[in-house]
Amino acid sequence: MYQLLKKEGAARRGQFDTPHGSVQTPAFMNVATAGAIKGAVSAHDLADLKCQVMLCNTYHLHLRPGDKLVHDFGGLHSFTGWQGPILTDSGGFQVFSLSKLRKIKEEGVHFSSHIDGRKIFMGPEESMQIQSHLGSTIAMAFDECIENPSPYDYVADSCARTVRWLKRCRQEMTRLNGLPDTLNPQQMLFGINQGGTFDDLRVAHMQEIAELDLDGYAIGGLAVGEPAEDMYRIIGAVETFMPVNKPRYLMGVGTPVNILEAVHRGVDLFDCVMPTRNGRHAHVFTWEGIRNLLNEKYQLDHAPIDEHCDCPTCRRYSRAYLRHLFKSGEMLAMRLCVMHNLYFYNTLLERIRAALDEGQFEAFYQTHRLVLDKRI
Ligand code: PRF
Ligand code: ZN
Repeated sequence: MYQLLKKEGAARRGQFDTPHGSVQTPAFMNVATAGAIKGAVSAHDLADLKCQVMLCNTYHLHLRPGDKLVHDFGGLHSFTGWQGPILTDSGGFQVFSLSKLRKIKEEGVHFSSHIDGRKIFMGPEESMQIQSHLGSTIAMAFDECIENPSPYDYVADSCARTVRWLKRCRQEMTRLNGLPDTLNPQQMLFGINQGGTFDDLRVAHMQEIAELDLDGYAIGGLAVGEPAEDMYRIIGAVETFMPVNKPRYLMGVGTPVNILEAVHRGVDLFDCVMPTRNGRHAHVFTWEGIRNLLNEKYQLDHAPIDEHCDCPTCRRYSRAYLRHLFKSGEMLAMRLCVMHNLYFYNTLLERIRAALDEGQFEAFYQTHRLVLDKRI
């Protein structure tokens, strides 16, 4: 259940209660695609990084180790050791971005695995069954994520199919939640808005899915090739049609500034691979901007990544040491930088919440929006 606690402009401060604990929003969800945070960070470490929600992928876990195996181990919570809320993405996006030889039909998508080429079929029912086996807190609807730009007629047809798929998802999830051996009988389902960069298709699609009274609503199909300004415009266009009493999730976004801009436009939940992926490449986020620790200027630098950060990495290690670890190919380099980046993202959202609590979000937004994405 979502409670709107406070509003400043369109920005929302809320609390989202789930059977696996409450989430203070706006919140960042930490990506653990195959049940692990990339960069050798465990579910156990997440508690030190202010993580509230972990995100895993249906597509990856279905291919390996298989959702039946995870189910036999009592679901993702016992398998990974993370006891807080877990959101699983539906496979809708990964089927389109990772698989080969895919063919979309009314019943679902035929594709071959990016791991071994094995032929697989996934439709709305299969996606719900897999997510039910995984026992996540929140399941995402099976959608088609269209690339931007795509032709208007294609996007319109795809949106209509995504609505039909959503209705099948909802029916299947209701059935699965009622089965006697289901891991999480209160598994929630979020719908996903699509419509490319066409405001009219976006709004019509949002209005249609809002009527289905789902547990939350996501905006999908953004940050897939369109300019940031288009993304912000679309968020603004659909936001007014999203139910006020449900959490809103912008999928796969983004940089610290993208997140700040989206909160400013009324979004509550985020996920992105940037903190983990960039961290593994020595790119670290700070309150002054983004650093590349491979830069020669850090060779003799005693300071931590960010002088204002009290993460497990910044409390102990210098830029010079981290640079040395990268140069020497030590795994520890990635782990320490990923931990810093996740801590930074989770702290950014924590400070956004504090600013909203104090009625100071507009000031926070103005101070940080030009700084956070600077390369320093
Ligand atoms: N759909 C799903 N997952 C997603 C997306 C989407 O459109 C995106 C788009 N940025 C990221 N992850 N199911
Ligand atoms: Zn730090």
